[in-house]
Amino acid sequence: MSTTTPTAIPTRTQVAIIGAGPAGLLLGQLLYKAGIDAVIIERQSGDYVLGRIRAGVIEQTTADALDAAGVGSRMHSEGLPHDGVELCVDGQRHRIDLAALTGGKHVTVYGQTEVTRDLMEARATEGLLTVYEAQGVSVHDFAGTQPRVRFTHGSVAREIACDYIAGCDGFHGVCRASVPAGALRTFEKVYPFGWLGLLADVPPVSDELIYVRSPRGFALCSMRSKTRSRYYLQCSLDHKVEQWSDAAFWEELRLRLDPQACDELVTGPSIEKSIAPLRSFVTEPMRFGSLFLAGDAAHIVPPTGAKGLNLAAADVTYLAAALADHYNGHDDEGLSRYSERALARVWKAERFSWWFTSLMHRFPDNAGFGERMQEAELAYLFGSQAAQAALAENYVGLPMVLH
Ligand code: FAS
Ligand code: PHB
Repeated sequence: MSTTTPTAIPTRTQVAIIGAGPAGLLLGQLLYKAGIDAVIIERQSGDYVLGRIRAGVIEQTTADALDAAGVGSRMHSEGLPHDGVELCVDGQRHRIDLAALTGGKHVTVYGQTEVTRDLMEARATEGLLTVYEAQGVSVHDFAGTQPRVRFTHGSVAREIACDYIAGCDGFHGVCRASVPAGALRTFEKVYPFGWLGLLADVPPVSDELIYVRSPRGFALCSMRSKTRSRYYLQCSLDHKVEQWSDAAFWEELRLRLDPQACDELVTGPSIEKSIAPLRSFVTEPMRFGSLFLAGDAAHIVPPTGAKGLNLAAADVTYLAAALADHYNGHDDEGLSRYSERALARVWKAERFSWWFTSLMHRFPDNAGFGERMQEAELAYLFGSQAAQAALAENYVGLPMVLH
């Protein structure tokens, strides 16, 4: 898919972006549109990045950012606008009318893989450099005056000096790990279960997403198109994906779905199957000198609220605007307030993702009082327009405060 022309690797750039996931690629496009020079350094190959199956729901603010980056056209033509989601609790479906409850807002179902593909293709078309398969990436002097990035590519040692480093290298990246321990504070909650995801070329079981709370555990019926479905099952952290045959997955899914969904369910061979652990994680602050963290490098949410990709897009929207103000307007308020602005949004999304995860999943140590609290919260939700409006406005995404 994407390769690197070794001779094109410069010794200096304005912004060195570490990581070519959605955060890094979107930042690269937004900086390009602002006339700011950036190089993306990615440790995997382009095909490997494209092979990761992840998010599926795009908020309006993310759609706006993709449009601003010049890559929104396929999302608009192939993405599926969704005005509602369903919650199925103990076999009873309850529709949350997102559009009616938020004055007409909706989400777009469009896979992260396609977002990444669109961003990669735009970057290649514009001849912008992404160094794939960079090894041993390290970041230096971001607390000093000569920030730079080192790596080897094709066994040649490289160093790129820069003004700023954008750490878009995900939860397991090098950037956050390079910050002195005393300079950051992290907050973490690990959930006692994971999500087993399956992708298959079968029509979705419903026109909208169905979040399921059943006695056997959580399930999610999602999609990538009208012919490709994405399903998730809450599973034990002890499980390995090899333990789950396709037949076992479909059988367990049926046991968690309501009768109507069982009748509509079309099964077929999996294209992809994987288990993801669930955690809530935040790093404070998100800036260290000339190093800025964005996306999963700075925070993780349990995927229940469909916030991970959207938070990454919000972070880089803030960061690109701040860098544009610095280079073009000679105003550094955006840079100095980046962490404060990004974290204000991050913590609200963390709360919603934690709340929705806590509401819809079965917790091993939750029997008794905890389970009654879930049931009371659900009964209140289904009986209250105000509670449903609160869910809806968080699900479609809170507005961005840019200045
Ligand atoms: P990413 O992790 O996507 O990208 C980071 C990039 O940095 C990667 O390409 C990596 O190879 C690269 N990198 C890492 N270390 C490096 C180094 N040292 N040097 C150079 N490059 C380096 N979100 C949802 O909203 N819904 C979901 O259903 C959902 N499912 C998920 C399932 C899984 C298994 C995971 C891990 C995440 C899921 N997420 C989901 C969240 C996910 O979509 C992220 O929020 C999104 O990928 C964030 O994008 P980035 O911040 O770009 O991080
Ligand atoms: C997905 O389609 O992958 C998806 C959708 C909604 C979520 C999580 C994942 O909350």
